Amino acid sequence: MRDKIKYYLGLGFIGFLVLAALVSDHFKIWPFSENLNSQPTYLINPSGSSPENQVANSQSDEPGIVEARQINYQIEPVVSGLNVPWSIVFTSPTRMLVSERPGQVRVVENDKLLPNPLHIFADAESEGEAGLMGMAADPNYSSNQFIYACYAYQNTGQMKTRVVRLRDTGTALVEQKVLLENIPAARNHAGCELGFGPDGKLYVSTGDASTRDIAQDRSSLGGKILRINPDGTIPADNPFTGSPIWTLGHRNSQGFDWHPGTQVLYATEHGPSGFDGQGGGDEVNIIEKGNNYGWPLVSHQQTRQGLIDPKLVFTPAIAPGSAVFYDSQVIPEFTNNLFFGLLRGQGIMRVVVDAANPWRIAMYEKLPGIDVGRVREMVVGPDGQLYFTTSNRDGRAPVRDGDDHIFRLVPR
Ligand SMILES: [Ca+2]
Repeated sequence: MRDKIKYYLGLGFIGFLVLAALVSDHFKIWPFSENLNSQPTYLINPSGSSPENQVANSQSDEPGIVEARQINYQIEPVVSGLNVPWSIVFTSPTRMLVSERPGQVRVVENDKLLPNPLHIFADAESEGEAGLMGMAADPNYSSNQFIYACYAYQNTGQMKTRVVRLRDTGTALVEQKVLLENIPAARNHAGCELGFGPDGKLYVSTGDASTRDIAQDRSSLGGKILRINPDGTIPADNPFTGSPIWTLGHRNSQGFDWHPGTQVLYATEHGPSGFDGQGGGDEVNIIEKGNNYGWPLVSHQQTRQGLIDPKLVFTPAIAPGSAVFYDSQVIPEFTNNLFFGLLRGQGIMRVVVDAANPWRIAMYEKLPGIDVGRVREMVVGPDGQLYFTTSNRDGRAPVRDGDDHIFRLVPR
């Protein structure tokens, strides 16, 4: 008798479990059915309406997050008359260096653009998505005055990129030292974003040079994020011994930065544009040592074992440029948010990372009120303001009065 009771109790319990699993699957309350943190937050827009409409659908009702339309900010012009500015580096609170795609490094002092360039990379090969691109200042710039630059050049009829280090005398950049070169490049997909990590290493994004398969080839430096020591040598703790490759499977990343405090590395990436895959599929990824981000094996919402899914996917394309975490309190609602420039999407994307979990994106939106055309570079200045550049003279948009510009986002 007791055995029978046990039997029916057991059967009932199993039935309860099965029912609970079914019901909870419907209502998404089964706690083990999915790891939310590993799921990408997709922005899918099959109707093909404008990015603005997509973003309007993306608003979060999570507590503690203030939508940008409720935040008091405005933009103010800083400099005009630039020619496809690509990267901004502050060397003091009042002096910034600006790279221009054709190969010039310009100087802005006290918000005034100096007429003469600080340096001209005479061998820079400038067209399309290539030219003089990323720059970075050494973390110890105040003692060594080292500036790093990444630019495209011709090598026996083929476009390549190289990473160089120069010393800033205040009136010139001198003593060029090549740190990395012969990186595959092309008119399109030449990467070339530079940034120093919290580990003191120099990170370099490279494009697939419009040759998709090299992104998966560990013997090629194309379609990668690279990591080198500031003197160009390869760190002993890189994932592939003797190689500068940090991660692979990238199509063309032009922006990355580290989440303040937790140092989680976020990167933007351009998705395919028709000739190399269905258009759209622009990505935001979290970059971790040795990982494979899939290109060209997967894109858009495709997944495959062993390949890392993006955190955000944007279709149609927004063409993400430079990315920066706002590690400033000037506009407190934006503190620790990720911002990236939108080229084709024309404006600025704001991404709110979950304060309790830096691997989770809580919300994203296109900032209202940024009507300046294509936006490429974004950087936080020593004054805590968010500086950004237009890229309307790059041949892909109408040129507006005074283009190209540097603007900054300031409290209203
Ligand atoms: Ca990917």
